[in-house]
Amino acid sequence: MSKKLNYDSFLLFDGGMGTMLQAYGLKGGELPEGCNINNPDMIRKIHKDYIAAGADIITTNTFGANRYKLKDSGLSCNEVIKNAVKIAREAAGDNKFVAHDIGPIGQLMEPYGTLSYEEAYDAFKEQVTAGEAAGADAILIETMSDIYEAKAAILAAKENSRLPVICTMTFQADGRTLTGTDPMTMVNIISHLGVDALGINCSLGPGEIMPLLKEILKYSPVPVIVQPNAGLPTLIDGKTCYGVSPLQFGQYIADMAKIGAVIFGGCCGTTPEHIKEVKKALTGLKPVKREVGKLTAVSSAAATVVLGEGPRIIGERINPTGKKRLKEALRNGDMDYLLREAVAQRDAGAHILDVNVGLPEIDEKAMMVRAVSELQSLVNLPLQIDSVRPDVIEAAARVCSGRPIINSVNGEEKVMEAIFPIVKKYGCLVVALTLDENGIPEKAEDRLKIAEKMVKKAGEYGIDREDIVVDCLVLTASAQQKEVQETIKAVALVKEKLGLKTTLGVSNVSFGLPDRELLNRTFLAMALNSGLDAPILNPMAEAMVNTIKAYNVLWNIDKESEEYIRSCSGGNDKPSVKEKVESYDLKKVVIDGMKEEAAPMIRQLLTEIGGMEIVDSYLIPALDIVGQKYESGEIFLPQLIQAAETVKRAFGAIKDNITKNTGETLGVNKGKIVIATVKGDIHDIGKNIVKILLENYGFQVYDLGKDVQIEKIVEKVKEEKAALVGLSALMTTTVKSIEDTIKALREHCPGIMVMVGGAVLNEDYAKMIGADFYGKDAREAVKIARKFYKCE
Ligand code: B12
Repeated sequence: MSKKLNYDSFLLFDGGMGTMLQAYGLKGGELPEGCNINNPDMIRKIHKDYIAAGADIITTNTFGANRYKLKDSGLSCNEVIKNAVKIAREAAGDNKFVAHDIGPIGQLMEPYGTLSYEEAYDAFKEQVTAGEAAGADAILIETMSDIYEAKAAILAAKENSRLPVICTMTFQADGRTLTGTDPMTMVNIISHLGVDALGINCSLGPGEIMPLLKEILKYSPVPVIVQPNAGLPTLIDGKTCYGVSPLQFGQYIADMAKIGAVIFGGCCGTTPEHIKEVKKALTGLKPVKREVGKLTAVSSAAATVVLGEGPRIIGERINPTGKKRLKEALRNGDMDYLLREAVAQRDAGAHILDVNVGLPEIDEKAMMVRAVSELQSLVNLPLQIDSVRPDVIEAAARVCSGRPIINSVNGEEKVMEAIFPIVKKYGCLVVALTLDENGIPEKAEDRLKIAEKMVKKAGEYGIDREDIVVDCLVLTASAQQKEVQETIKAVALVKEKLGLKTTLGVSNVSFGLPDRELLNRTFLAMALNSGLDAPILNPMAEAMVNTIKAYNVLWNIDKESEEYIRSCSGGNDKPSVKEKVESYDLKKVVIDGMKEEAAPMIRQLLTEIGGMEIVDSYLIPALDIVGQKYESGEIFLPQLIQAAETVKRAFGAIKDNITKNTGETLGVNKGKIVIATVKGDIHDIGKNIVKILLENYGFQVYDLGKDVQIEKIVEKVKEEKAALVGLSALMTTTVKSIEDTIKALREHCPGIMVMVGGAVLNEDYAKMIGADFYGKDAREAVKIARKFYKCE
């Protein structure tokens, strides 16, 4: 059997490894990867059982074999992987394949976590290199819940091995990954990074996966793989059980094969029995050939914008040309100014953001990397990377978590040779300017010729024509009046003859003439009519955006004029776009996650109102809105984290003020209180407020932090002989932890009293789980404590 994977027939992976290890006696807390060293026979047997069940390819027991997860085990990544591949190879022999399994690192990525992109890349590189050296046949990157991490893993695999790469992500019941990626966006980003197959694993049971799989199949140009769990896990008698039987599992997989998936396997809860049934169910079926229409689509990590479905605005304001304040901000490394521009453009209706930070006096590459990283964690819009330097473009494309557009390439041979390899490698789209060594042709037909030449050349690099967005170049009416219409004609020609999507930097047309906006919007309307798909403009220029809204009505894009009526009625009383996006208050700062702005704003507000009032009137209501937006899928985990970080900074600035102004005699120990956010819960903003207020009222507070083990709380209470404990939890799932903690406290610390709080609790619930007191907010916590310690 050749060692090359092919997708003309079905390919069957194995089922769950963890499930089998547990069945064979692996204890909770024991490192599964350790078995490659200390119990190879068990691993070999599991592999053999899967092969006997019909698997064509088995997965090494290396899901967590990265330097971070192995850190405290005393095992090296290389050693674990070498052994794991060896065991799998022994079981697979020469007739079956061995896939080197790579799972997520287990930490959140920067800037919303602590793991940097380079650190993730290096960890994956170490794994990839070890796996190939040990003789694996393919790399399976799986259970990824952050597309950014998935990209780091894929790049590490592609750049450091020659093995086929398969990547699967895991989705939640809301149809998105943990960090908010939807199936279409996943496909748009990952399929262009050179993977051999992509798909979905873990997540949910096969039934719940079906609609997600359909989305993936609709868009994926590469073969699609599915490895579902054996249903949704339920806890029965303290044991995790999965409800889908092997027979049912096989039937689901057959249904998946019938709609076009070609690679299968099982994740959590699946066993050799499941794989046996899959093998049976696939017998007699043949892979279905899918026709996938290619889109011109650009993505952020959690949203995709398709060009060609009505005008899409590319916001032009992050570009220092002619902008004094932005230049200054870039010189001073003032990222906040740039982020504010991004948020303002988003709020004004931009669909994509152009990012240009080119100033001769700064390190453009470093600034571009920083700008891309910060922008993508804050604003969920796809980016257009704008630079003339290939090294800057490459660095940005590398750290971009989405699928960006590169701005730009032109018809000059040496420029194409520098830019196209980057476009291909990082799976980007590219803006193709219709100029070459001889400058910008006067006539539309000649600009078309350059576009044709670029499409052909791009093809030689393996770039699809759909990934090219042509810019026919706008000249100024004041200097080259005759040529303005050539641009319009060229747009029409490119659409008609090449069927490509188009972009234009619209406002160039009016340089040097009065009432520029009038010319700009008239030109915009003409260009839209000729087929302009993605105007690059200033979204804050309301007349321009309104022209697009009007065009959308007249061209039957805005059905029933819904959007137009909503945004254009209301007359002169309506706030202008500028007013709307610039009326920044503390709530909006929190909602937008503008971290740096919080503290100065707080200091200003503190001259007018007290600290607790700021917490109650601004911070908590803002977090409530953030919570609602998160729940409704308007924002995702990265933005939620940014908002929380902003509140943390705001709170830092308020703390001293609260300390000064609560009016109580400080420094007197009125009683000891141990407080903590319970096990499994990392929400601590509310608990921290409670702590500060209690301290201000003279209590001695022992704050154990968040996600605190029951034993730790019990120990501290004993050690300090505290009589009151405060427990916090914010999730329905962690209320149980409060209950367990209370039980343990009652058992080990007789006479202890417990107060509880957190958004999910109420008076009744608190009673039900055995608490003595419930406090709806921090003031309530103080009241309870004062009463308890008889301070009043
Ligand atoms: C900020 C936030 C985060 C931040 C937390 C940062 C931090 N350091 O705390 C981050 C981004 C890390 C986060 C993570 C997650 N979050 Co969150 N998060 C929120 C958010 C927006 C605000 C919470 C908050 O700080 N509120 C403001 C504070 C001041 O209010 P509070 O905590 O209720 O505290 C007050 C009172 O309750 C009381 N109080 C609090 N504790 C105590 C204790 C005692 C003893 C007393 C007397 C009183 C008391 O006094 C406080 C001051 O007045 C909420 C939505 C919301 N509006 O609640 C979601 C929310 C709580 N999160 C949610 C979820 C699902 C998650 C994640 C699972 C997301 C994910 N997919 O990973 C993870 C959780 C991981 C984990 N294992 O814990 C859900 C929970 C759903 C549920 N009902 O179970 C919510 C409700 C969002 C939603 N609508 O879906 N989150």
